[in-house]
Amino acid sequence: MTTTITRLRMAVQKSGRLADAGDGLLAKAGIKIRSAKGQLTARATNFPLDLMLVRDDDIPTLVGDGVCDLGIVGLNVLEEYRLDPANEDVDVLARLGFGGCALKIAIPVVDDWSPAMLEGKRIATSYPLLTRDWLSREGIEAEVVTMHGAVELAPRLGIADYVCDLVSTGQTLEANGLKPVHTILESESVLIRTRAAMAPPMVDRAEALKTRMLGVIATAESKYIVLNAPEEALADITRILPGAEAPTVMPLMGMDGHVAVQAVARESVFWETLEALKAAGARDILVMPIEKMML
Ligand code: PRT
Ligand code: ZN
Repeated sequence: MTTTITRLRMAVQKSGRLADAGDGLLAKAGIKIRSAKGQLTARATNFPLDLMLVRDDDIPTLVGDGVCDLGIVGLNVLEEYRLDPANEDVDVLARLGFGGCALKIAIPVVDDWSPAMLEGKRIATSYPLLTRDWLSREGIEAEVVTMHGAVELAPRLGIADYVCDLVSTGQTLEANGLKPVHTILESESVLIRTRAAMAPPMVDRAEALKTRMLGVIATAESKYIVLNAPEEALADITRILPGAEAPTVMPLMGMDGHVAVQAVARESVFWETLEALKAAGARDILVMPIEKMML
């Protein structure tokens, strides 16, 4: 007898920089996970989904090989995996907007930068394939020294001359007398899906999960704006509203030539935006959070 798998399997980081944000995203997407401290898997109680809690480096392989249908992983880890031709490729379903960082070449603060300075030198990195790929595209011959952590210490320890490391605030580099000089890859976390065959209901469920996650991301960035304005100010107001296409415009009873405008702003609404709207003629401006959104 064959058993049909009816639950989606998603690989996520067990603990680390992506773990909490990933959990938060699932929670906001309405998925309740039964917490399972120390376990390798966790089960959603209100959606057919099981999580595999693993090291981030294993996530592309688990999804590529079809052991998991979906995964959440940093683009940096994914692109390194993809550069090995022996690996099965995966589809990127969505950029998730957290875990932002960049893979950068860094050199001692006292040095002047030119790509040619890397020629014949040793570069320490945890991303040897991405680093070699960039070097070869630049036509630079250099030795790549693979390290699995503390890359920023390599120049001081005499293990390498320069580094190619992930940077977010830049504090770690600075504390080690290094400065970022060139970006090899801009990264953030992404939702990936296997290319291995999935039963049709699972494809639909994966799509539903993706739609919910994208809805959560869009909601976080969006606000609902309501204002009143003279009709002749409409063109200016529409231009100022951040990321709002085709606002709803309605007449105001007893106020000829005045309208109410409602719009979803898909970008942050700052005080400066409200000041500009007011200067353009808008009055009674309300900015409201959006609880849920499905695009
Ligand atoms: O145990 P596991 O293998 O799962 O975890 P890990 O230790 O390999 O990964 P983790 O949790 O450190 O990072 C997971 C993912 O978070 C990475 O693959 C990136 O996609 C993303 N991310 C975002 C970062 C950073 N920001 C980051 N700043 N990953 C690492 N760093 C490190 C960087 O390597 C350097 O040591 O932080 C330091 C630099 O930070 P700043 O702020 O000083 O510039
Ligand atoms: Zn890792």
